[in-house]
Amino acid sequence: MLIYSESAYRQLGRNLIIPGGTRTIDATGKLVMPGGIDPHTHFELEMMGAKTADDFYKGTRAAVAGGTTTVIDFVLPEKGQSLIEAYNNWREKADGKVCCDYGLHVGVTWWSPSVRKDMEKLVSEEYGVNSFKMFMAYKDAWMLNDYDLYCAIEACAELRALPQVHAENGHIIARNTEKLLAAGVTGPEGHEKSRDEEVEGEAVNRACVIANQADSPLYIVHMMSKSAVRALQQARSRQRPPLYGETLAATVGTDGTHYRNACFRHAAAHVLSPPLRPDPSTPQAIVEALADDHLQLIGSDNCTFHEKDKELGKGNFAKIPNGVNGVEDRMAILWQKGVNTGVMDPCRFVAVTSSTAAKIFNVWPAKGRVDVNSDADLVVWDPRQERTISAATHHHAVDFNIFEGQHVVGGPQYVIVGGRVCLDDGQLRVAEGHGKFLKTPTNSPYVYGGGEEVDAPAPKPLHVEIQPRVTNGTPTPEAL
Ligand code: DUC
Ligand code: ZN
Ligand code: ZN
Ligand code: ZN
Repeated sequence: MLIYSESAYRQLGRNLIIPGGTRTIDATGKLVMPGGIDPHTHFELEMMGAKTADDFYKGTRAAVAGGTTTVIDFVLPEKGQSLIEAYNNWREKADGKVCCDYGLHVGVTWWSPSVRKDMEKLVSEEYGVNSFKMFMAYKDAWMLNDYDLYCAIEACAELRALPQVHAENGHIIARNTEKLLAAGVTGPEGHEKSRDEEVEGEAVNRACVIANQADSPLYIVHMMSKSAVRALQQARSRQRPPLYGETLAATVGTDGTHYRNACFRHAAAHVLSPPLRPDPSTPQAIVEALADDHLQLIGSDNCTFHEKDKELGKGNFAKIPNGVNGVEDRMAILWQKGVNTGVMDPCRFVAVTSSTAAKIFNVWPAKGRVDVNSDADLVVWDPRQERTISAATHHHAVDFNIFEGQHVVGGPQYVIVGGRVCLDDGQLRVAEGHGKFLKTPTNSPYVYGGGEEVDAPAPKPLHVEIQPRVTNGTPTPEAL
C-alpha cells in the first residue's frame, strides 16, 4: 500500500491508516512501478525541411498514455548558433505545454571556444543540463569531425557531464549515398543500404576509443544493430570509465524489411537514423542484449513526421525526414517482446525503462523509484491488458504508427504524474502545462562514482496481492 500527497510519496507499507478524503486505487493483480522515463525524444523539431507532428503537448500526452511520466528531449542548435539561445528556444516551446516532467540534453553541433563557454553555463544550476549529444553523422548539418568530437567529449568529462554520441560514419554514408543515387537506387530501400551495420559498428568503436583517450564516460544513443552492440560490448570489457548503450522501441518492435515495401509512404514512414535492420534476428538479439546488460536502457527517439512530409524524399531517399513514433508504445512493446516472451523479468523491465535513466541522468531517487519522498510518478501496470496498436487510436498527432496492427498484452491502467491521476482506469486525463522542467545536476554518482546506493539493483515492482480495505474517508477524485 502506498499513500502520497503533494506530489511525493509519504508512506509505503502494509495496512496503513488512510487519511480522510484519500482516493484509493485497487491494484490487485497489477504491478506498481515508477513512471517510465524516455531518455530520447524530439518534439517540435524542424529538420530536413519538415517539422515533427508531435509538439510538446501531444508528444507528452502520448507519453503519459503509454506509462511514461518523464521525457528528456534534445536541444539541437544550428551550426553557429549559441547553445544558450537554442536552449532558451526549447524551454519556450516546452514550458507550459508539457503534460509530464521533462529534461533537456543539448546538442554540440559545432565546436569553438564559445561553445565550450556555453556548455559551462548550461551545466550551472540556472540551466540544469548534464548531458550533451554529438553527431558522427549528418555530414552537412550537425556532424563533428574526430578532433572536435574529442574536444567536446573532453569538455563533458571536465564539467562532469555525460557525453552522448550518435554513432554512424557520416563520410561513408555520404559517399554511399552518391553511389546509390548514381546507380538509380532512389527509394527508401537505399536508406539502409547507404548505412549498413558495419557503418554503425565502426562509429561505435571509434566513439569508445575517443572517450577512452579523453578518460571520459560515454553514452551511445539509439543503438540499432548487432554490430553496434558487439562493438560496445568489446569496448566495455576493455575500458575503465563507464560506457552506456541505449536502444529504441523501434528496433525491438519492428525491422528493416519495411524499407522494401512497394508503397513509398509505408517504406518512408520507417526511415530513421540509424536505420532499422533487415536482418530478422536483430529485434530478438537487441531484447536479449537489454536483458543481459549489454545495453542499459531503451528510449523512443520519437521524431514523428506526417506521411506527406516523408514525400520530401520521393526520388531521393537521403531527403526523407528521419524519424518514427515510439514514445507511447515503448513500454508496451518491450513488455510484449521482453517480458511476455520470458527473456526479461519485470525488475529488468523497470530498470531499462525507468530506473537506470534516472540514475544516469542524476534524478534518482526522486525519479525511477517507488519510495517515500520520491516523486509521485507511478504506473499501475496491468499485465493482462490487451490492445492492438494503430494510428487510428494512438495519442500522437502523426498519421502513421510503425507498430500498426501489433497485438500487445500488458499496459498501463493508471498513470500518476506528480500526484495527479492522468490515466484513470484507461481514461486519459492529462493537463497541458502540468509537467515541470527537470534540472539535472552534473556529477552523477552512478556515472562518475561515489554513490554506493545507486549501484544497487533496481527495486522490484510491487506485485499487489492484497486489496487495501482500511479507509476512513470519502474518496474524492481530486484527493490524490
Ligand atoms: N535520428 C532520427 O531518426 N531522427 C532524429 C535525429 C536522429 O538522429
Ligand atoms: Zn541521433
Ligand atoms: Zn510493412
Ligand atoms: Zn534522436
